[in-house]
Amino acid sequence: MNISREQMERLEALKNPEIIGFVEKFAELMEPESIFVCTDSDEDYQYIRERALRYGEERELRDYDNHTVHFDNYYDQARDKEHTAILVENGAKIPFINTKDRDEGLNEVFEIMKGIMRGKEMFVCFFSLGPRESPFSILGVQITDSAYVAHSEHMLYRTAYEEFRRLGEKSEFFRFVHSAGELDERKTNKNLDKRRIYIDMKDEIVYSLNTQYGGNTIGLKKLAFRLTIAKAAEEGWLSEHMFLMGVNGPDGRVSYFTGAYPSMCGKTSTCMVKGERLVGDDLSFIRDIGGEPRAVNVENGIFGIIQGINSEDDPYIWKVLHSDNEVIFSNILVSDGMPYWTGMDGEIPDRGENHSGEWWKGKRDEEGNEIPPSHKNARFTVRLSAFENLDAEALDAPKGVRLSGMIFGGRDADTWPPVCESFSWKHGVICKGASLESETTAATLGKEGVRKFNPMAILDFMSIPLGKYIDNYLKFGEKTRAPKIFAVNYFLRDKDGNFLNSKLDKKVWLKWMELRVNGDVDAIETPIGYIPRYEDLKRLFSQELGKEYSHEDYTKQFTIRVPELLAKLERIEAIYRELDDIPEDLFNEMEAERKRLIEAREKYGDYIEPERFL
Ligand code: SPV
Ligand code: MN
Repeated sequence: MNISREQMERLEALKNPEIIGFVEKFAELMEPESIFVCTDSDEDYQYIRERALRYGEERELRDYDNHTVHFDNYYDQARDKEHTAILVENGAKIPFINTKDRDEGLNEVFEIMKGIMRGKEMFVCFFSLGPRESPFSILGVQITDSAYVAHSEHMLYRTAYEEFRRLGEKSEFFRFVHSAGELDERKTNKNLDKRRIYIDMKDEIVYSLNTQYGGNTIGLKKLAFRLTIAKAAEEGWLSEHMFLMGVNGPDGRVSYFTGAYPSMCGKTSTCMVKGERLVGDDLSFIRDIGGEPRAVNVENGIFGIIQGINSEDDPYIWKVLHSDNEVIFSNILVSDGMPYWTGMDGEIPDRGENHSGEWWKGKRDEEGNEIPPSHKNARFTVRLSAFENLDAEALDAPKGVRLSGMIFGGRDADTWPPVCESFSWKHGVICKGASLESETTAATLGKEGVRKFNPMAILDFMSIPLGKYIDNYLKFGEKTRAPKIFAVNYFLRDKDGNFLNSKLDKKVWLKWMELRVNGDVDAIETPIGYIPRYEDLKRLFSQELGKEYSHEDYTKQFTIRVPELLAKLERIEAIYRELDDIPEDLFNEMEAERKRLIEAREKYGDYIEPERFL
């Protein structure tokens, strides 16, 4: 392999023949011109960043010294579900996602990989998922020919060269092999027909080829996630598509929550609620440590959607994007060296360069669609340390933080109330988490308001049978002092289609949940769980938002809508009936909820005002 003495010494210093074997195997196959082995030093980090600029995968922007922009191919702007597959043996099937015969898949990617790095530099990088030297930590080695991918990973994950060195032969690790493939003059991939993202669960290796978009390429993010979901279910802990945040309670108390929401349901905006404590926005590991559920952020940065970010709705993010902190913008509009995106403050120019190349207002793509100034999945990559609302201690704690509550958030016009606490861990896992749905929005093609099943907001990544995943969840709560489970819905509407809540109300729900996990307020028991009492919300609205909360609003928002809730139960149950190996508990728990709803309907009718349950 084409490796200099100096770089080889870096590999040898790790004293793990497996690592050398891994690098050697793929270097020989992909034939890079040179190899760079990245340690944890700032110098090496700067080298990678400088390479991203030199190779043209990123370009400097005019506003701040360390802001850059990267473009992905026009047709490589999001996770490619169609060309992502879990490699399986003996015809195994995993519901909801693509699978591919392992031998066939490996043959295919090995063929694509032959010589794919010719003329390029290969980067070998070492990272830890979760804090280093921690019971949560899982190590990974990334091989990539994209300095942009390596650069992004350095902002998003904790580096772990020294950790590998400390562990020597004992280090176990996930492996990620990525090539951006042959690039055009804009440095975007030329062979999208050969784009493949194949996940080999058996050897814990992920192959990502002929793609650049972060969700397809950043090994430690959604690629590793498929592996950690399986590992967690095997070992009895939870690897979740969840933010992690601290909510400030009375007298300096802080309670930590994780939250899972399908996309466009308020996940990022919840963990960024003003005055609370951000720990992570996307992925959490949750383990039982000493009989307590504890959680960490898997990551160290944010790869966030930039569309709609403005100074009023997202003050923390806005500030970071307008600061000296390092930022990689991707697939935004650049005009005169400045970044622009849909939904930002101020005017957007009529010309510039974006994910389609040179862009002007009214430009259409080959399919005849008008091209917006920035892609709706355009992103920003930043370190968490840039955020003033960061809870830095929680982010770095090797044993994580004690988890008080889990939140599941759907988008649903007429079913769930704004906030509701489950009766128990089991009830929450099944009737909240495993029953999560989100409605399609105007942002996606097709009919609006169609509900999509998305248990724990994790369906795209569900690399193991759902029954096994849910079974592990249920068991987790039996061995630890389980956190309370809540469901939220920020999108409830009245009969005329008007939203019943404002964007700011979520702060009140968070504060109520914080009081509940500490036993500070009572609640009203309804057939679907506990809901807040009017007096408590009235006080919280006034205290937190300076708003008068009317009894009429409360009644509208928290009315139990029996027909819609029963229809939802039926929809969800029908899905689970089609699957194999679903724990019987799931059906029992749903049946019990159905019974409670029917009994309540007999007593009070279809639409039941919350205070009828007092
Ligand atoms: C998501 O889609 O859930 C993301 C972005 O967090 S991606 O990295 O594409 O998965
Ligand atoms: Mn995500």
